[in-house]
Amino acid sequence: MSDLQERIENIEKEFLERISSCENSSDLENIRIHYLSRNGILNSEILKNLSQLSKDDRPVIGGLANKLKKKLELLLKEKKDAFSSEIGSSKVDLDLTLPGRRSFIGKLHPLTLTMNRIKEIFVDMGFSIAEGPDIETEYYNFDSLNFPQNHPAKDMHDTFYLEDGKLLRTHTSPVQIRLMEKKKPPLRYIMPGKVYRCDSDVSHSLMFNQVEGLVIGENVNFSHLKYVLHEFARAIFHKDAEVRFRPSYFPFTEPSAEVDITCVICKGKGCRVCKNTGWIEILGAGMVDPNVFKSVGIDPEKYTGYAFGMGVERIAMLVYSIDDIRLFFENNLEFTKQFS
Ligand code: 2U9
Repeated sequence: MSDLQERIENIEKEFLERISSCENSSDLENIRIHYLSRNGILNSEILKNLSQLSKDDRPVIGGLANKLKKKLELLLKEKKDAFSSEIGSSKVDLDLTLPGRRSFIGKLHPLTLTMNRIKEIFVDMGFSIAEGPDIETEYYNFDSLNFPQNHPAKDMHDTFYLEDGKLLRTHTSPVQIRLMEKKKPPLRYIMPGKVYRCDSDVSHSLMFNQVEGLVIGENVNFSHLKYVLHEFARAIFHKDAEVRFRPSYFPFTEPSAEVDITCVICKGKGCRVCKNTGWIEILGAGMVDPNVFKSVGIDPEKYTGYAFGMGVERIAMLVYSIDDIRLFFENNLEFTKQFS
């Protein structure tokens, strides 16, 4: 028998003795390293020396060494499995002095935080909150709001149509219609909720959150609207925030406006985010169209009202400097746990 053959047999005997007296998994790991790692006995004493053997001896010793390697690996695995099935039994190393795993305290989602803040600001200004169904009829979503029959927003590309002529609401305005059918003016409400549009990219998602507002009374005018939205901008962004109204068109308001605030990044100086204008659009608003009052039986000669609407994701993106709307919906804890 050659020296190497004898050494292989001794390694096996020695290994069997050590593994049979091994009592925990860290000893087992030491045994594995001692025999089977890159610098372990099997490699350094046998396998590395194969090239120096004669042509006849090389396959014999190589074969024996590989057979032993497989056997040791199998025995190590069996022992390891035996240790893990003993979890809970007294044989397992249990170090009660080790520090426990730190538990992570959950945080509110940035959209929930933003929605809560928006509601708080308007409730502090005397608004009440109303909600309504996500599944709506064509009448409540469009017709009652003075949308012409062929208005592009009614197009299949924007609206998710369901069976029986139902649809997913594209704005929370149907809640205002239902409210006006039930309650008489004066009214001062905000309507928060999910809305759905068939449009998605970095700044649009199929579902997003809106807050709309509606104030109706006998002497309500555009300057009240300007005051309320200026106060809102100062409260949510910055106490020096200014608002700017640009003429626009919505079927449900006349006159209508798009509302900008001084850029939250450059404070009006001009930067990439505001495309060097110093202004960022955050809202739409206007005076309620008399046709909308007629569809709910409110006298437009007696009452006037203003309304506004905003996308909550857009506000949250500006408050927290987030540049991709999809981050809100991926449920990645590394993203959501950053906000407070
Ligand atoms: C009634 C009468 C009027 C709600 C309004 C807007 C202007 C508006 C958009 C902002 C960004 C929707 O989230 S967004 O895409 N909204 O521009 N919304 S006035 O006006 C109403 C609502 C109900 C009965």
